[in-house]
Amino acid sequence: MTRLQTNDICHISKGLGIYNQELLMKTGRTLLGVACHAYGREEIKIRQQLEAFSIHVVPVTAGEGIITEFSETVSAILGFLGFNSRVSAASDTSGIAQAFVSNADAIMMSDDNTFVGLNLNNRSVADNSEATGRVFAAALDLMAKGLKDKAVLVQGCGPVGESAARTLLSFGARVALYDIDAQVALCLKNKLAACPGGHKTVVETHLNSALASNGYLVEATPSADTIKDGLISDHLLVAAPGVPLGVSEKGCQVLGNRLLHDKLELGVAAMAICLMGG
Ligand code: PYL
Repeated sequence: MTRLQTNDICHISKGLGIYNQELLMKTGRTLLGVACHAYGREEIKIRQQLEAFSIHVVPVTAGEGIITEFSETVSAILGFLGFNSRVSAASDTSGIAQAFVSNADAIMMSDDNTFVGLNLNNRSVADNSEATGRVFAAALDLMAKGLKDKAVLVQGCGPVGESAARTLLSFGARVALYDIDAQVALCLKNKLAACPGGHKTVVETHLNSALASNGYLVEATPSADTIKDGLISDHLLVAAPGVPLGVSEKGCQVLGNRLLHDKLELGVAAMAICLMGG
């Protein structure tokens, strides 16, 4: 997982209104709506519940330490959605204790390896990698106006790619897997065999031909420039949870509204909906 830097995220809070409109244009749903689609939740019911749902974002100093603006940005995304969110005044253990004492409904916190939401009432856990893969696959389903029986390539078969693949299968898509390490793709294919439709999953060993034969792509790698400009067809739709973005600046211009990428917004929104359970 790529570690975010402050300059990756420092503009997110101010840009949430514009990003929400972009999402509406690309998917037909808002940030909250896409997250609800990912978890099959009714947006109207969620709206009625989220104002009363308090989430404390707790800064974590372990390992490489705090990323300036990370907790504030997570809290701003939650607040934009309508949750009762705050960054705890203290970090680490003190921040966690404060959340319990304040009777918060949930905590969100991240060390260098794991970013989770914890529901303090029902003990459920929302993992950022799982939620991110799921919500970007759901966004692609909305962009495509339904992925049933459509060929979708998942590029990058780590935790985010795996979650995206599982979600794509749940939407009825025909899933192809590609990873720079073919063994990783094969291992994921074997894991997916147990899912409905998973037995039809294929492993692609050549990215160029894979992109030519799949009209839809989830780019879930931790690398830049993984999609060469020349491989971008005039109908390809791309949902790119991978950080950094795997598409070049020129590729972004060619794709325009056919590309969806962000570094925290959709994943945090999905984690919050996941935590609300139901
Ligand atoms: C959660 C992000 C998504 C992509 N990479 C992940 C990352 O950067 N993880 C590290 C987050 C560290 C946060 C730090 C703090 O400010 O509390 N411990």
